[in-house]
Amino acid sequence: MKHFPSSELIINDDGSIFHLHLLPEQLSDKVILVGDPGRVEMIASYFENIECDVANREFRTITGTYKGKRLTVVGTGIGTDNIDIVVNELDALSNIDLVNRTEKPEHKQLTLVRIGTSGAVQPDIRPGTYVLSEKSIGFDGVLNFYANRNAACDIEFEKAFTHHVNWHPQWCAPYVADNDPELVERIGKDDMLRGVTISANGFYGPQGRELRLPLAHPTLNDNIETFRYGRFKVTNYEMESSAIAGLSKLMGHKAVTVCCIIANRRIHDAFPNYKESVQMLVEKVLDRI
Ligand code: R1P
Repeated sequence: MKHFPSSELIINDDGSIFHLHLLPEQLSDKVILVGDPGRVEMIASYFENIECDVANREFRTITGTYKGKRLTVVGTGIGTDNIDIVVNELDALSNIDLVNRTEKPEHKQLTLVRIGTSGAVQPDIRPGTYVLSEKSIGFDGVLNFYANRNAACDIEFEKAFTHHVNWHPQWCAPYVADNDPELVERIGKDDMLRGVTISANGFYGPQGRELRLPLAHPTLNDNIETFRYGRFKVTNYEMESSAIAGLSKLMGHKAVTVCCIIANRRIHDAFPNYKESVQMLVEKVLDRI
């Protein structure tokens, strides 16, 4: 049986996992992920009781009960590099015996729902819209470091996208990961638009924002807007969903991302008072997860 040495699976002195500082018994199998650690407290304010509230670095986790359902909310911070840590550590808490450092005989499947904020890349998607990701396009490359990454990906979609947008040869290969279809149905009612979400590996240049530095590929967002693949078109940019969808699928968990659109990148429309809309989205997800 595979043994995970202490350099690869780091456990703190209190028995908790390295970055999240969580103990296995502090994790529910239903998990809400958010980028902003401040959103963790807002979501937990709906809980009837709080079981634990643990913070380390940019990560904050609260487990409690909502209408009798045990839920864990994790603030991941920004970016797929953090998601690599969070999803691997949530999986280890569920599927590795941290004392013996071996895989548990029974697989435990987690349900992961990310509630995020996002920018639209089609001119007709208005701020305030909720976009549920059916597919997530990773500009970040995290999934490419795992064997069998193709098992989580839509390879034909990847090829068509790479060709259409004239992908820059110096960028790492994009991947297209499917969100969990059952969760897409359960979370995505007709108050949400279903879409294709790009997770960028940065907020400025990697999403085509030009401040003082010129861009390597200035027409990328024009090409993204006109890309079509069957019934699909790209709807929005954020920074986490690709790695959540891809890693979860490879590990045998269920994951989906839903975002509140807070800006339209094509018509330069912003929605500064978006927090109430995010809160309404949280209420929908709490009832549907
Ligand atoms: C960028 O401002 C951050 O906001 C979006 C992006 O994915 C990125 O994390 O999501 P959150 O509101 O969940 O952080």
